[in-house]
Amino acid sequence: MISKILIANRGEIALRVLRACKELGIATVAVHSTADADAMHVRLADESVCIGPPPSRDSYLNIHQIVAACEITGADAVHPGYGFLSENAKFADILDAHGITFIGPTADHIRIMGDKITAKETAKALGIPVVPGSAGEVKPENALAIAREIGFPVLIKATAGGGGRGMKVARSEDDLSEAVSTARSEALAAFGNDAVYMEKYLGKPRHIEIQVIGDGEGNAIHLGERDCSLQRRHQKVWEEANSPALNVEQRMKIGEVCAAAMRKLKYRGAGTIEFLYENGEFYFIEMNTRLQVEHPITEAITGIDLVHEQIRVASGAGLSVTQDEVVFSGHAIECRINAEDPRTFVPSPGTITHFHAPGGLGVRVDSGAYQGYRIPPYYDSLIGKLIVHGRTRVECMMRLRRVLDEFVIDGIKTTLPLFQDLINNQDIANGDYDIHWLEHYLAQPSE
Ligand code: MV4
Repeated sequence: MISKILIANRGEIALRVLRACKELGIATVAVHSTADADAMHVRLADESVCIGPPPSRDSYLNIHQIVAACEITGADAVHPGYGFLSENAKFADILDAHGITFIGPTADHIRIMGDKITAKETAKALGIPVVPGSAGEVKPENALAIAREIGFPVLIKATAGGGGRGMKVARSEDDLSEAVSTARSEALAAFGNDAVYMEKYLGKPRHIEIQVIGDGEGNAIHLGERDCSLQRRHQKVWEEANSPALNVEQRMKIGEVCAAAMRKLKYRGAGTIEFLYENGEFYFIEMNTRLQVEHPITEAITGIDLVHEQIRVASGAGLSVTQDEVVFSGHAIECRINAEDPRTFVPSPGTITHFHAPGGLGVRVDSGAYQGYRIPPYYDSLIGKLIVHGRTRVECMMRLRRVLDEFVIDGIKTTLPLFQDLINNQDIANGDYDIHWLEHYLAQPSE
């Protein structure tokens, strides 16, 4: 059994995990940098430990400090949240060696999915449809033959990558050698590994991801999909569940493929299987072995607390629901509220002089922000998430419009005005968008 959880994260997700721990009667330890001493999750935790100066590498990424904080407080488990150490296999191994439970998958599963070629091979072997592409690594001398086989346009991706870094499109044979060499040098600079692979380039896909959770003993379920196509520079801005593009048969079919794959893998913990979706077909691209920022929309449409389930499976208690018991209900949308200029996306740290969160039926605000809170400049700019649920997509959108009008955050710039624009856009109303839609929209001159 787990009796005390150390939350190795900050911001809204630290608060999110803390809330789940409290509901389960589990004691909590917050860790924080010197810049986060007055953060909400630190105030609400049973205990807190300062683990270092503001830079993440010296605090939230400092494995030794976090293990020491576990030893000092007697925490028997660590929840890593997302980002930071959440997909660090070495961290999972070290906790294991100290007899501390890592609330997440095995280190081996993190490693498999962290290497994008191995991840793709594994997915394919488990029966998940993948993007057509090279069998493993592509060397410059083989690139042309492989690209001709796949057919142009092709995309060169970093094996150690993810999140779009080190990705290059080659539209024809003329572009290929430059695309391969640029991708390799960018991959080396970003990840210290120049290995690349090649895929058929999909021109106008949607990004649709399937939420899974497994108990590590061969039992796993899916909780449907999230459509995360509305992104800017690989940062998601608006996510919704269900996807406006799928019907119930498609949902159940791809969901069952993913759940079956996770059973075969004996996957433990929450995971997200990412697909590109184009012309009615799903193509696996990556799997994330962590809780994701946008998990609340899945919680809204299923009523299942994903962090409760993560803690249950980490402690060996198993899942609280079977696949047959999962009921999908209504529609949910999440808006990511960043402390950024809504036009330029330049970060806007500073003091929140006025904060009023909306409420009412079907409204959830996950945020560690409060009136008087000073947003430190050292971390990502996500300060909160607005999640709205309705019985239908139309009801959800109507509610979102009402809720955006109620939300007040003064003293800093936020992305709230962007959502005021999106909620009145016809393509958004129709659910008619792909992964490039938002960048095109933002590039248009505004009136
Ligand atoms: C692709 C693609 C088109 N074709 N793969 C970008 C991040 C990384 N996780 C995968 N990405 C893409 N992979 C093939 N074969 C287009 C993208 C992509 C993208 C994907 C999801 C959401 C937004 C995106 C924006 C630009 C490119």
